[in-house]
Amino acid sequence: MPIFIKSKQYFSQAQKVIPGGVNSPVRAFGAVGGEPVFIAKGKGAYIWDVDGNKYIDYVLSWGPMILGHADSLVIKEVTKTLKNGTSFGAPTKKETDLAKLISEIYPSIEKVRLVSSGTEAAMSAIRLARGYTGKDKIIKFEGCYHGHFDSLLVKAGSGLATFGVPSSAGVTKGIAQDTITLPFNDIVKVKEVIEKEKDNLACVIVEPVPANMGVILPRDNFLKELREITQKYNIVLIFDEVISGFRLALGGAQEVFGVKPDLTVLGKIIGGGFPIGAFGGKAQIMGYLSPGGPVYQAGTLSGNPVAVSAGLVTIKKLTKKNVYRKLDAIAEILIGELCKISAKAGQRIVINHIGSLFTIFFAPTLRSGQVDKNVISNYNDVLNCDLKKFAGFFRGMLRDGVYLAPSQFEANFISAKHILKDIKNTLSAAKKVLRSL
Ligand code: KE4
Repeated sequence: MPIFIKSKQYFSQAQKVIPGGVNSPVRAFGAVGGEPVFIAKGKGAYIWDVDGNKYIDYVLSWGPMILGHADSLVIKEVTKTLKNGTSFGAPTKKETDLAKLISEIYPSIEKVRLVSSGTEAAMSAIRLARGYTGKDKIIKFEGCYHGHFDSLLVKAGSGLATFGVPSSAGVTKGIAQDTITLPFNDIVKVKEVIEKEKDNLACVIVEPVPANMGVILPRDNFLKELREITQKYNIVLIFDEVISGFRLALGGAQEVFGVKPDLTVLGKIIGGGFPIGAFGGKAQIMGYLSPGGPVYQAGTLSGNPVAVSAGLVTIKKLTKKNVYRKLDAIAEILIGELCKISAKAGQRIVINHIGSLFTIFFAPTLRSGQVDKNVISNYNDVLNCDLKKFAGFFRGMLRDGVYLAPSQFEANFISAKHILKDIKNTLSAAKKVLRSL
């Protein structure tokens, strides 16, 4: 049984000087109970907490560490960069190299602006769409998360197309009223609202594969039809690929599903574990950005040499042959076996996965006569999951050295450093824990 003495001490100290003891809410384990473990170090597929407990890591800093922690090439390149200074607030050649590499891999991205977080990238893309179209309203989807920008912390209002209501304190009604929140995967409702609001809509922003309500897969033609109707009415379509970009494939969801957005938001992997975000798309739209255009956007550390050098090495490694084939293959083994184990343990789980991105849902217990849909395809389905059982599973797996995403509404990730031995250890832990629930 692992001990968590130092983590407990560090958490109580942290709570005295940091709100909730964490610098990002999900880290506090609020969704799964218990107290967070404090991490001392990571290497490859593993992390160690401050009490020396080792974990197979499926969070990977929420996606960035696709090469695994402390990748030797990334460390070597960053160390070299550090020796020449870390930030100048002036252009450097490597920013052009990263922008060029991104636009070579993403045909929809003709120009790209680097920033310091996914939130900043999504926020800027929304402002750019509004500036470019001269329209105010935006559409987002329930359960999709695009960072903590006011206009995106809005949930569905009472009526279908009525303006949204703030989903966070501090977001004003005035801001919320320009955001319409619709159910993901419901193209009929989307078309109905767009037909009604088309003259006021600046953009639609969507995670093409939502991973912030757990992983939800887009229904067959949802993305294609979303592209068609936004194209028809010159509404800017923004793909938020902060998670899916360079994860599902080198070219992200737009490569996998063959749908080209007008703007793309990126982050996480492109910084190789350093603070970064990016938004890019058609040159015609990007040209509206300052300094050449009327839409203001800026950042002290935007495109800083350290994050850019880590991102360049990471992406170059991902262009190597078979990287994604191996990632996806090991994910298939894990997920296939987990389904068998859970069935044998009499647990009803639904695993949504695509590539090396997955979420284990604890499907709701069936009420008598209820049909077993066995499908989790939107936010409401996730809300009905057995969150208590999920929490018990998370805590049991943590005790057994497996660090999963601490929320039913999050995704898990696999790195290029996860090997069969790690999958076997994960499965034997799961067998034990699923039986104990
Ligand atoms: P950041 O501002 O956290 O770099 O990115 C915001 C963001 C934008 N778009 C998508 C699709 C995202 O998933 C995120 C952030 N993801 C969360 C995990 N679900 C980050 C973890 C956290 O908030 O602590």
